[in-house]
Order: sequence, then structure tokens, then C-alpha cells
Amino acid sequence: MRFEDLQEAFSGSALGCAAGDALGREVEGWSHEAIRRHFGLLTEMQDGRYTDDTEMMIGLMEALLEDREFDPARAARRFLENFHPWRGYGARIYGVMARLKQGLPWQEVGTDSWGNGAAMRVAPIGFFFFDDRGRLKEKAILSATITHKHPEGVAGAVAQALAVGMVTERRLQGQEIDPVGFVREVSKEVEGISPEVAEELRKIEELPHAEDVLEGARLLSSSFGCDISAKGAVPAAIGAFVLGRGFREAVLMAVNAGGDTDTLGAMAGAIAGAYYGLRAIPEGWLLGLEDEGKGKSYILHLAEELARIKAEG
Ligand code: R7I
Ligand code: MG
Ligand code: MG
Repeated sequence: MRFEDLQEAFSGSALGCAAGDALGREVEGWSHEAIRRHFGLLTEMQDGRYTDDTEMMIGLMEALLEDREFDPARAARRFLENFHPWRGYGARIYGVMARLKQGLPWQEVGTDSWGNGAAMRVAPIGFFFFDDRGRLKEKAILSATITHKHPEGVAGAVAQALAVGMVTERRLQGQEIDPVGFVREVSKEVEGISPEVAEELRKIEELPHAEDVLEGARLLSSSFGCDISAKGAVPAAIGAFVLGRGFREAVLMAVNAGGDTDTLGAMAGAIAGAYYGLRAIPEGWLLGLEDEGKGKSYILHLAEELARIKAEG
């Protein structure tokens, strides 16, 4: 596989996640109606700061670079090392970090959470293992259980990782995505982990065509939970990718749907970024993204290094 092709997909996914996260951060927890009243359509980033979604995704990329087979102990160590409480974590994660700090092993720090936190960060597992479905699933489950042990929390992560992996594969093969087949495949793969999440995913097949971004956002908001649960957020993010024509539309539909907007943006951005590539991310969003420390340039560097490993086989 050509390094340049892998790099375009991996960087697109990682920075797509960061851009969607930063775009949605400002209105996290707002309803679709409230965003509409205040902005009409939210299209511009505020200060370009990302949240826990991207901070934890960075931890997974670093762990993969340390050990290409993915070692959850290393991932847990990176989560703690990168942890900035002010980035806004799920309520249970502060306890997880405290237990890691005490030196408890990764198997003992998580909770039975059904939150979307394992899904929001999982993109690197999806694109790095895109060519091996069995390993992709296995590593996605491992990466999730560090923090989320509820089947819905795990299934959300597997669905999101699969979505990223499948679109990466199609892009690299130069094939278009058949949205219905794609959603069916993702749903089928998680049926055994959580039939509830699988059923929610199948609802994407029934979404009507959206005329424009606002219509897409409204459809997502009325069809899915769009909340901090994996079951409510992952199908909405995959739905945004299916409804949107291009990267910008997918991310804007996700963010303007309301609810857990940073996370919807992060997940839709990670899928759309892998499929449409780094070059499809609007320049203004990339320019606006924070760059100091573990910012845009660092994320780009991590994605490139992962692409290099993959290209070398
Ligand atoms: O899933 P998690 O990492 O949170 C991710 C969200 C994203 O929106 C991020 O952007 C950030 O804002 O947070 O963190 P968890 O704390 O595991 O789960 C999120 C929340 O879901 C919890 O704080 C609970 O409010 C709720 N929750 C539950 N409530 C009752 N019973 C998760 N699992 C349960 C449960 O079993
Ligand atoms: Mg967040
Ligand atoms: Mg969120």
C-alpha cells in the first residue's frame, strides 16, 4: 500500500475527529432548536480547542505507535499522561484516572458505563486495522473495556471503529460506499455484543434523503438520542456520514443535530475524514485548530507515523 494514500486517509480521520470535536465543543449539550435559534447554522469554530474526545484519541495513536499490536496497558498509561481535566471528561472518567494514578492495573479501573467515550476516541483502531476485520474488532473491544464495560459502550466503539475501517478500505480500493450495505454490515457485526445498539444502527437505513444540512441535522435529532450514550450517539454520527455529501456536510449535520455535539462532530469527522481524505477538510477549520503542544501538527505527525508503519507492512 502506498504511504501517500494511507497518510491521506489516516490524517483525514484523525484531524477530522479533532475538527469536528472543536467545532461542536461550543454547543455541547444544546438542543437542535437552541443551536438553530442562536446560530441559524453553526459553521465556524470558536477558538479551535478540542476536548476529551481528541485527547483520548491521541492516547490511542501514541499507544499504537509504541506497540503496533495495541497494548491496553500502554493506552491506559497514555490516557493518564495526557489527561487535562479542563478539557471536559465524562463524569466517571475522573474516577478512572484517579484509579490509574493510584497504580491499579488497566483491567480494574473502568466502570460498567454505557457512555459514548469508548466510541468517541476509537478512530485510530479503525483506520490502523482497516485490513483485518477480526483484529479490528478485537482491539476495539480491548480499547473500550479500559473505561467502558457495559455492552452498549463496547458495541458503540466497535461500530465506530468498523465504520472508520470500512470507509478507509473502500477509499484505498477506490470504491464508493453503498450506504445501505455499509450500515447493515456494521449493524450485523455488533449484534452479538448489543442487539440494542445494532437495532438503533439499522434505523439509519430508513432515513430519507436530506435536501440540505439543516434538514439533515433535524432528521438526526428527531431519529436518534444524540446524547452521551453510545446507543444514542454512534448511530447519529454514522447517520451524518451517510446523509452528508462530503466531509463538511457530514460534520455540520452532526454538530447541528444538537445534544452531545462535540462527540457527534468528532465521530462523524473521523469517518468522513477517512473516506474523503485530509484534503476534504475545510481549510478554515484546519487553520483554526489549536496547534501548540499536542495540537494539529502533533496529531498530523502521529497519523503519518502510523501510515508509515502500515505502508512498510
Ligand atoms: O463515556 P464517557 O467517556 O463520556 C463521554 C462524554 C462525551 O460527550 C465527551 O465529550 C465528554 O463530555 O463526556 O464518560 P462516562 O462518565 O463513562 O459516561 C458518560 C455519562 O453517561 C456518565 O457520566 C453518566 O452520566 C452516564 N452513564 C450512566 N448513568 C447511569 N448508569 C454512563 N453509564 C451509566 C450507567 O450505567
Ligand atoms: Mg468531549
Ligand atoms: Mg461530548
